[in-house]
Amino acid sequence: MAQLDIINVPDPLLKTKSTPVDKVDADVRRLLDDMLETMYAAPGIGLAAIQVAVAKRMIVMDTAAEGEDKRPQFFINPEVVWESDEVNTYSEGCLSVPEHYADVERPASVRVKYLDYDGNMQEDLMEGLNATCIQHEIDHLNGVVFIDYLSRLKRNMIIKKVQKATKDSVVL
Ligand code: GNR
Ligand code: NI
Repeated sequence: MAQLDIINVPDPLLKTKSTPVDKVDADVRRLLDDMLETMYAAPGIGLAAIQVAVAKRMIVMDTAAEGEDKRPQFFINPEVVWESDEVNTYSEGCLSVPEHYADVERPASVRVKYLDYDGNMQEDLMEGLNATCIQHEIDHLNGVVFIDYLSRLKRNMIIKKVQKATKDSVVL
């Protein structure tokens, strides 16, 4: 297992639409394992492959609360096949936008079809934080970051602050 580097806004890779995985083989599983280790170390509750500069439709997630047993989940080629009319607003963060949070409204529940770690087709109804997180991750696969839902002014302000913080940390 290995920890991977997470890229930050405004890296143009984060605007890339990732391509489907055609076969769930040992290489795919190795990347999923490395992504999971990277996500736990960050720490975060989700990670899309594009955040470690791999433009493949792969996501790892674990929304278990601190102190609870770990509950790693793997999603390959995920698709939302149903979404609720009911919406939910959650204060979102992103490992590629460190230390910035903003309210985002999304469907409260979604039904998601995907391939699991073993390459088997699955379909799950996801609710609460799971629903918010999987939608945030699927957005990444389509080149969308949560700050894209904010006004251009707010988005640009956040991007400038992330760039400054990243530069400062290199100097220190
Ligand atoms: O760690 C994360 N927390 C989070 C909180 C609210 C909504 C979404 C997320 S996902 C984020 C990790 C990340 O950047 N995934 O892409
Ligand atoms: Ni994110």
